[in-house]
Amino acid sequence: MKIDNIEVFVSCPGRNFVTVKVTTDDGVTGLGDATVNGREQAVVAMLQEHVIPCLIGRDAHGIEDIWQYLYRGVYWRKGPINMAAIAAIDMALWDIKGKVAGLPVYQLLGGKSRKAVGLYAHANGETIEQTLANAEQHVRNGFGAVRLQSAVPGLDVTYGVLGDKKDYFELQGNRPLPPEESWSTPKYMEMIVELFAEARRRLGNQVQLLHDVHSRLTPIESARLGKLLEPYNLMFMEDASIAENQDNYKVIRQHTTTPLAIGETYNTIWDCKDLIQNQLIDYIRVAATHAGGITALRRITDFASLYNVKLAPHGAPDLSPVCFAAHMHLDVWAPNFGVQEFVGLGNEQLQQVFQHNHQVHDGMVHVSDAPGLGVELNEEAALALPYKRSYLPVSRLEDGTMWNW
Ligand code: KDG
Ligand code: MG
Repeated sequence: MKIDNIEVFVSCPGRNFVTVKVTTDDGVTGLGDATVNGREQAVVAMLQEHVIPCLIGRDAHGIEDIWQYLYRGVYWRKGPINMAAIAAIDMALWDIKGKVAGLPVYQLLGGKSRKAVGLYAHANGETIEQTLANAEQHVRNGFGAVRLQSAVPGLDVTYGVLGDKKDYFELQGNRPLPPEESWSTPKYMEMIVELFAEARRRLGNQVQLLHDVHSRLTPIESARLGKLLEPYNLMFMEDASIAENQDNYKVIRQHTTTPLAIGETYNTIWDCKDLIQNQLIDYIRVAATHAGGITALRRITDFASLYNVKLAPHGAPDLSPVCFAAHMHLDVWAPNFGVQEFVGLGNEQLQQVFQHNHQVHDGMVHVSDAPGLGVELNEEAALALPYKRSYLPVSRLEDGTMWNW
């Protein structure tokens, strides 16, 4: 069974998605997600110019060899654009293998470790009151875990807070250049501790609470925040600090028992290695799309299991439903699965472009038994919604210094 054709679709059902479709010489097709938010066309060029020509005629069953060919075989390794291209091909080949075998991908990984996949929902608001009212609604809808983000008083915009926007924070379209947001650590610190103290008073102790710092703090500031949040027993504090220098997490870890999660921008197992093997984190948040696909995530997950680190894949809406499906199969298989981020099934256009039967109820996903990944692309609908250039915001301190978004 040889790879006969590979197509790339860039569609914008609310935001841009880069989708790869691999077709074999006997007509089996597989899908992969190659979306890098705000850098979509760079992955398209990588695929069309540098990856696809090398794959035509190769054995579609040779997933591992193709992964190694695209990673080890290439002098210029790693990086988000390169790894997203590898990831999309890898997902599509797992999809094909499942369809040929007549089995869902989780069966190819070794079968289920649990009945369904536990999710955490997002609660956000312009005030602590609004955030907690939204959290209570998620709990009433059956979610056992909720991420809390609230606007920082005195700042124009806060990461993770929708405000009056109808859609998610990094809304696409009509953004000729990246919007600029401001950041103040003292203002944030005051709000965040109050948010979690009030959350425990209102929501009780049984619901799991999470928070994304989104890399805005220095390591020593994160260490202090972790300590201040200890009484409120978080499931995890995410992206407490940037960990390009992985030693940053030694500083945080030695001061606090608040569990730590990181990894959504990581592209390889090497980015995770020191944090995992030194047990500096508790959850690894890699995404199949950005860290090299199912083959790579399976390897990272197994490595993490040696050090009691759990898998908690990134689940933002800029990962397409194809990536969501890949995560569902990995999550239901992984013996060391932790929790899956979930922001809903998306708008009508999205559900029209990507069709699947992964069922969400009571805060869990019941993974589809359809062969492969269980997602179909409606090509006509995708082509009717063309790419729109758009950017993620950038962030500055109040004195104008460029900061981490
Ligand atoms: O493209 C960037 C988003 O995916 C990211 O900001 C979302 O941090 C995020 C999260 O935890 O969902
Ligand atoms: Mg995050």
